[in-house]
Amino acid sequence: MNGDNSFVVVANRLPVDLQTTPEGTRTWQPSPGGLVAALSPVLEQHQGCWVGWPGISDEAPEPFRTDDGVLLHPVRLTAADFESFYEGFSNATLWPLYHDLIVPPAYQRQWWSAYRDVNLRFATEVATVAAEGATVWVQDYQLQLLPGILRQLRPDLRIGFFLHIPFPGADLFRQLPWREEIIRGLLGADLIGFHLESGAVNFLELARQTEGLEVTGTPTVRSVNAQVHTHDGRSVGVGAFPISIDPVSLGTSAPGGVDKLRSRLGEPTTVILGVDRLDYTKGILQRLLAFEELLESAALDPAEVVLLQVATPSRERIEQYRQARSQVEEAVGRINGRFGRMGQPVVHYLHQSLPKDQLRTYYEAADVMLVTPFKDGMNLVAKEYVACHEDGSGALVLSEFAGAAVELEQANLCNPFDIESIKRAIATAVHGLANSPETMSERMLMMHHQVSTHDVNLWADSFLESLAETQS
Ligand code: ADQ
Repeated sequence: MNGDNSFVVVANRLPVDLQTTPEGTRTWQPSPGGLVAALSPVLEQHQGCWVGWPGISDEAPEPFRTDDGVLLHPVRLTAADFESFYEGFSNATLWPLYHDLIVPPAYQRQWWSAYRDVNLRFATEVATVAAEGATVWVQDYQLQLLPGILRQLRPDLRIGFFLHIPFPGADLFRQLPWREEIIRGLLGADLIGFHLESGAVNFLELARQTEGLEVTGTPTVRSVNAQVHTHDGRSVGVGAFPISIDPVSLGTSAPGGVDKLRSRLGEPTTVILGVDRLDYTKGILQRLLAFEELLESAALDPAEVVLLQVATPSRERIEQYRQARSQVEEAVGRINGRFGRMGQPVVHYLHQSLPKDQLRTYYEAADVMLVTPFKDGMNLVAKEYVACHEDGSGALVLSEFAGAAVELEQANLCNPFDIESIKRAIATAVHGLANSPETMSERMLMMHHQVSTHDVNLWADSFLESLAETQS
């Protein structure tokens, strides 16, 4: 029997995690990450249903409605599913493959089989909660088979799919032993969205190559001009929908918070900030090494500058994540040992998640923001920083390989694979603030205008309007 939800979002994770306190009490905590930050406001607006995993193995609590009116529908995953489907196929196969092989992807048949099973389970749950003719919006790389399965189960639904991470070029993607199944799974959707036009172009090329399908039009931004024509006579829209932030959910910082923070950091002339999930794609080690070399050459003075690096714990049981963390922490220790003074470290490092208002204070206090991923679908941190500098203060050092670089072209762009390039971008930002504040301010204001006129509502509205226009 069909459900009664006319708008359903399905993502690997619910926007909350079920956690157990040491006293044994169960609480729901907001779960971290860019996808949740972007989608929560959209779900609240539509009063929709969110299907996902509650962050704890072997449990599926009863569906419940949040204070904001969103119905949360938990899906049960066993500990074995979590290992093979999530840590294995999603994060040790697809994640590195889609991020251009920063580490080598592992191809394991047993993980693939778990990925198929879990996609089927999610699809079955969606099929029970969705009303006749409902709109279902499938999120991200963990659920790429879901559109295809759902179309078999419920041909009445309008299905959209959005990929939050980069979509690789055909030459890389073709490594995947199950490439045809993934492409066919995605083609179950009526509309497939990527952050950038380049991701859409890559997908169209693969649809042509692996499935021999006819493709018409070229991808455009926030509209659908390109289509794949499937063997069963359907037309699937493909387009670019660059995600953005919700300025409202950034909240407000506590009065006097910025001054207090700067004073706790020892009143440096320049506060440099990094905020990332601790992920090897984010280039945290490289930026620390660049900072270290700038101190070494006296291009930066340790008495005047402080680097604050916030790294959210992430995927900690995967070997490459453990390695990334230990390399980062070793570098922090070494740099402080070399350039810090008693009671005055030159790098402040937090391996924790922070409340939004505190994060906002950090963004506001930062003179220079470092966003240096080797590869990133978009990167919301860069946009959040810009959104907090409506007065034109501050400077953004941004990797050319972050999707955000397409829109934030006035940033101090760098190549994260080239340490000299990161050093140059940091030094130019620090010295630019001191020597040419007007130019820096003009650049920040242009970026601020871009982010405030292209927020998460535009992302969601343009995707959902395009989905509504697709022919079923
Ligand atoms: P992520 O890889 O998680 O997202 P990002 O886009 O930067 O990366 O989003 C991170 C989010 O988590 C931001 O909203 C940030 O404020 C928050 N955050 C980070 N560290 C935090 C901390 N210590 N405490 C609290 N909050 C913290 C994936 C893709 C990105 C894409 C997004 C959305 O990898 O490329 O931009 O999805 O599509």
